[in-house]
Amino acid sequence: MERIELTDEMISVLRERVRDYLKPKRYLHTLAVEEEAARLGGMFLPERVNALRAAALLHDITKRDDLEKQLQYCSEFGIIYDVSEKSSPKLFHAKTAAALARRDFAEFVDDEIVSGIRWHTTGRAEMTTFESIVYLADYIEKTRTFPDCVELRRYFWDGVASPGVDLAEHLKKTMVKSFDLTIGNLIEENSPIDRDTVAARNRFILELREDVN
Ligand code: DGI
Ligand code: FE
Ligand code: FE
Repeated sequence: MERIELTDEMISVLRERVRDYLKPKRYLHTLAVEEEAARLGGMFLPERVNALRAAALLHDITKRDDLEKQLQYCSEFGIIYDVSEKSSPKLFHAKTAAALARRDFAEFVDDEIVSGIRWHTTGRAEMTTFESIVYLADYIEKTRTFPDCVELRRYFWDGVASPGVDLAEHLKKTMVKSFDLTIGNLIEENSPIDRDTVAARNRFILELREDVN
């Protein structure tokens, strides 16, 4: 896979450029995801820290757009969706942000960065470490106060600090817990659960059980 080298200076430029795409509160969240992704990257993927920063900076660039605009992006970028997805409009922004990042920020992205953006909301089966980091950073970044986020943040960092921890295994356990919390909420709200969310959880559970990989 073709990998882009991002200098610290490019990351600074990107950090300013994405500001135009985000409401002020979302920008603060985005900066916090960037910081968290860099921290997790230092533990799991040190050579991709700036790529993780880029994915974090770009992950929510279409979040402010309404359903009409999301559907417009879909036709513009050839994003295929089925009608059932219209009942989960929040899921569009991950797909449309990935496509918009490729168009508007081509000089800052490669395939791995785009896939980090694409899968940041639902996850998917066989998530890469890169995708997992973007997803988890979004969930546990420090400005999040939602009780599940606080719980997952504590779970992850307590585990990291525990003696003899297998970090790769703990990351998988944390991913499973995140899906448990999200799915629990979706059930509570009587919302549909996306198939990729279910597939992501199933896969991590199998990996933990059978040590596939
Ligand atoms: O964009 P953010 O708010 O930073 O975070 P996100 O991209 O993880 O989006 C979170 C929202 O997505 C939250 O309201 C729950 C929703 N969501 C996540 N997985 C699913 C889902 N909604 C449905 N309907 N189905 C899912 O599987
Ligand atoms: Fe998002
Ligand atoms: Fe986000």
